[in-house]
Amino acid sequence: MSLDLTLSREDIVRLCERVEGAQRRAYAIPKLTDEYPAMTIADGYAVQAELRRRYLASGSRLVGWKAGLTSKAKMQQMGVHVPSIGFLLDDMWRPENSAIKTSDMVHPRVECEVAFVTNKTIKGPNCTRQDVLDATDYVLPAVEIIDSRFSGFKFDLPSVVADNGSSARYVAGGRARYPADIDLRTLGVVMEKNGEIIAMGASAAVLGHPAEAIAMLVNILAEQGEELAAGSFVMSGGITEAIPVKPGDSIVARFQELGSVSMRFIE
Ligand code: OOG
Ligand code: MG
Repeated sequence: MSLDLTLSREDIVRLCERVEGAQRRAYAIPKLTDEYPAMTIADGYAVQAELRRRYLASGSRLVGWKAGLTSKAKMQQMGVHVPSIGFLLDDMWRPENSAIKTSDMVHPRVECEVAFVTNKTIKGPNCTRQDVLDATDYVLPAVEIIDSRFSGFKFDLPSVVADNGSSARYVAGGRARYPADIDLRTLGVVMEKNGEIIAMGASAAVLGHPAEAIAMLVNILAEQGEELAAGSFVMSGGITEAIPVKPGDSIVARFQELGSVSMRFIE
């Protein structure tokens, strides 16, 4: 990652306020690079860090992190070629089988992901897949509901990083498994919307092995002087492309070995 900041502290706060407003009140804004074409990925992470500071100051709790754009399907869909990370808060969590409101999102999409729960602190740089597996308590299936705050779901990497990787909601469920008991590379996943199969894939789509995405996340955290705390919930990135949802839709994500995760969407 380029560590070059081009934005002033003032610009970072200004952009953070713009993104926070769009997130909290669910409206679309132009991607940030339209106004700041020289914005770098480091600038995006500076805005994201400020956003996290403000959410935590207003009472939200950090539950974990998410890796994004870690599969070819996702990179192709979004036109971006480098993975990203974002933070996950307690108030983004939704229970399994629940009705999820869409009126407080701009244009939500769902994606199937393998989630990791850690039981040791993990620190980069040079974090490896094995380091991640050694610090994993269990894995479980998850669905992330992403919601880019950018018009038309169109962005570049600095903008999407500033928007916390489009994070909006997440649902975990199914069956927790020890990573040693299953082959995390070859898990098949099928997503159904309203009873019809709309996307399928296998976990190897995520950087060859989903733990690889968590290692990458830990190394990006290290560049920002942060570590992954024990007890973190971490999503490794969409295996398939993301699917738009609207009120009335029901989603079931079926994971081989890990069970299924369901939810429905309401106004
Ligand atoms: C960026 C977030 C990507 C994933 O799992 O790949 C992401 C986006 O596509 O809006 O969460
Ligand atoms: Mg995701």
